[in-house]
Amino acid sequence: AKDPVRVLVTGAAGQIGYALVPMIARGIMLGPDQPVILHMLDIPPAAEALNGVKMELVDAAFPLLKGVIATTDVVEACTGVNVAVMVGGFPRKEGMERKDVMSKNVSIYKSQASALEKHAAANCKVLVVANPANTNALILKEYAPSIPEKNITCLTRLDHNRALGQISEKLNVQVSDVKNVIIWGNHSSTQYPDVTHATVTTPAGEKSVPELVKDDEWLKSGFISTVQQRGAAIIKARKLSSALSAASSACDHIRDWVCGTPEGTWVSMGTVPAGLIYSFPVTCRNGEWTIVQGENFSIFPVVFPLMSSQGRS
Ligand code: NAX
Repeated sequence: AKDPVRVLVTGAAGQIGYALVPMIARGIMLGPDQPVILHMLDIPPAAEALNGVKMELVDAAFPLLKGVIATTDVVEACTGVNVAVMVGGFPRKEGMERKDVMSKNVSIYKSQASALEKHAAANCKVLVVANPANTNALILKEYAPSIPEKNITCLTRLDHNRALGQISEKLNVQVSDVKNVIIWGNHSSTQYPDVTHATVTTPAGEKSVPELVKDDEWLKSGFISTVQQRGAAIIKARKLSSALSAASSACDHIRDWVCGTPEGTWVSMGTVPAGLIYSFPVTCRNGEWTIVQGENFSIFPVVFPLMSSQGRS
């Protein structure tokens, strides 16, 4: 049997945490034959709720779950972890300026970064989910200089999956047959969902999404704004922000990173290729991501559309 992998979830008493921990314990993140030990961190006001989540994990009798730590101690939470999913953070409340949230998150991510740096397993893979995800990832990177840059990522897979979902609905095809959309930028409403290279697997082979959609107007406006504004639409409908889709996408992100992307498929990840955190298309093999490049696939005209005279390739 495999040795258990230790997975940290911060903010585990929150709503994404509540959806995420059972997925991890069921093997959705690391595979159906991979035992796990969950490390759940939250803050003292949420300690009792966190303990309730631990009780439910015990009650669910997950065969792969070999242990649960529920703690408000950041060092205990980070010790020995192989995967860290950073969901906890300070939400922006009514009347708060962006910079107020930022300074709260700087101090949170600073202390969690140094705990990870000192106490996590070597080669720990970090996924930042808490918003602003790219900035929090950057803070974490700054305060954990000995964690390799390539091990610090943030979540844009939810946006990627939302784009797949929209294409699948528009074309009335299975979402599992749609692939290779790209999310450029940040997890925010300025992100750029791109279907230029996306394809659908059909009985007659791979077909280009722009050719199948035949609706340039929709691709250029409706599709992009639906994906960009999807988070807000969920809040309006549920009176709560996305949780099950965020948790599921976090599992997809880690699974593909650790287990590899299928041949010919890429996914979107917020990565740090040059000191900035930005979402790119990546393929993963042997636990490492590589930004997709190739013939007819220059990223720069897409990344910096305003700086390019030629537009997107
Ligand atoms: P909740 O408010 O339900 O949960 C957050 C949890 O974090 C709470 O239990 C809170 O006590 C805890 N927490 C606060 N400070 C902490 C600290 N210093 N250490 C450990 N835990 C701490 O929020 P939820 O809906 O679960 O969302 C979590 C985060 O994900 C938010 O920042 C949210 O904006 C972000 N999201 C990011 C997405 C993405 O695609 N990157 C999409 C979904 C989500 O909106």
